[in-house]
Amino acid sequence: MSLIASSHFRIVVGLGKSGMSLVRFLANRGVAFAVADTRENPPELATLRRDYPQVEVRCGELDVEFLCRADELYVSPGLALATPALQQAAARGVKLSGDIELFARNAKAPIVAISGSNAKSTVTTLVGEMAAAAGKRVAVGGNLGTPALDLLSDDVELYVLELSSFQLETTDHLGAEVATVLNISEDHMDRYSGLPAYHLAKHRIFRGARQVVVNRQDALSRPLIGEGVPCWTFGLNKPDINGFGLREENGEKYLTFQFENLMPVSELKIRGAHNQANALSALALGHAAGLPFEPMLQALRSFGGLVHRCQWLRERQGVSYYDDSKATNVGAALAAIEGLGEDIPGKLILIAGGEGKGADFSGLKAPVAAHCRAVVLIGRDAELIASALGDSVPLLRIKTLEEAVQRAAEWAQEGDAVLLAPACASFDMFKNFEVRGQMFAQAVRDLS
Ligand code: UMA
Ligand code: ADP
Repeated sequence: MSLIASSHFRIVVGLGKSGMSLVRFLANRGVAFAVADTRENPPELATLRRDYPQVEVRCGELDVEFLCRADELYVSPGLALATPALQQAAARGVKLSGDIELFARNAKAPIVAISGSNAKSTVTTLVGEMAAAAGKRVAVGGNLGTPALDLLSDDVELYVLELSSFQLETTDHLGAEVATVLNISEDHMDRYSGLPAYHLAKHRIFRGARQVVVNRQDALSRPLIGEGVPCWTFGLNKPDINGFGLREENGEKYLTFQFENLMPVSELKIRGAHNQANALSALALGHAAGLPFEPMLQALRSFGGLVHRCQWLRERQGVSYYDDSKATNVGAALAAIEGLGEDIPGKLILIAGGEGKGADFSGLKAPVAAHCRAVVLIGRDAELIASALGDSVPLLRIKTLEEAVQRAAEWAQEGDAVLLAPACASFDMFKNFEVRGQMFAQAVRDLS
């Protein structure tokens, strides 16, 4: 039974993937609704017209009078809540909500909720695989893969959701079994007034959480929670009494819980210190969700990482090529530069640039100086990165990704690695980060 009063009228604002999941959810429950999108031809329009021809759709500039016919708007994550028409509707008493709020009201199984600036997809996938290895009927999605509402089913025993700050802005009460903000660094500064507003949005994930997981090495990940809410921690240092961490014994590093070594780090397929942190956070979340250690460790041993996240592509003339197209912000690029930079015998040739989303690139300067032989800059905000890096390393400005790969290959020496870690979104040159990564991989394959 749906927890929506059927006498009410709703409008789904935004007809992308999550908008279409809302349409299916509302239609299946017999709720009266319409759809609006600021785009003339939103991505799911043809599907909507085919499957739900009776549903009224308004495309183009949002009409406040139309929006005010609803008592609740379900706003897509792609649309800023600050959009004037939405604010005007809200001022006239219309409630602004979203797909995750609706999901939370209707989900019957416990939710593992995962946010953070980076590592969300990796950790979400890992926890999903741990739960599956433990024999749970698990559903994984949200900002990653399947939209949350499409996961709802009475058969599911555990939901594992990746949640973005955009989705959390419209979520009043998630009520997760366990929630985490894995880390916080600047991202989406084109949508937020600054880091505090972004932080506030992310921390809505803790509303109603029964347990929380905190990153010991990132104070911004720590929620204000009441006494009595169990708090598990993770970090790359030694664990505390509720914690997961690293301990070294006889020259071997171990993933550790409290005082117990769980497995040697060398058994992980995923590389770099950031991925050890990801393994530890996944263990903490899985443990809080009641998963036994043995299947969790089995899942960790077989997890090879996701595509476009520090993915090794090939070696050519002693030079390795890595695709980290998903490094769409400075924090992610830093993790790749430092993680890989420390792992390889030579230096990095970094390919960076794209749509900077208002970020401050100055944090790149020192690690780039320490680990890079040269930086090849592409995309709209190349000059912003160039001025942040100054003259710490040689900089090359290049128009296309194909040429950037060729020039990087020319600069690289034996033992070096060419790393695509743009620190920027891809939309100025590509459809999305996946296409950017695919084109990079193609250019790498094409090197003679
Ligand atoms: N848009 C308009 N007008 C509208 C609605 C959207 O112009 O009325 C534009 C915006 O520029 C927006 C784009 O359309 O950026 C897509 O927005 P959408 O709301 O239609 O997106 P969906 O297809 O529903 O996809 C969304 C998430 N997208 C965003 O948050 C931008 C997807 O995350 C998510 O997988 C999907 O819901 C299912 O839950 C993508 C993403 O890039 C992967 N997320 C950001 C990130 O990971 O950094 C937050
Ligand atoms: P998200 O879903 O949050 O974008 P992903 O798992 O897709 O997270 O990884 C995004 C980027 O962040 C990748 O470039 C990856 O190399 C980098 N990354 C992965 N784990 C971490 C971490 N613990 N800290 C910082 N960056 C990370």
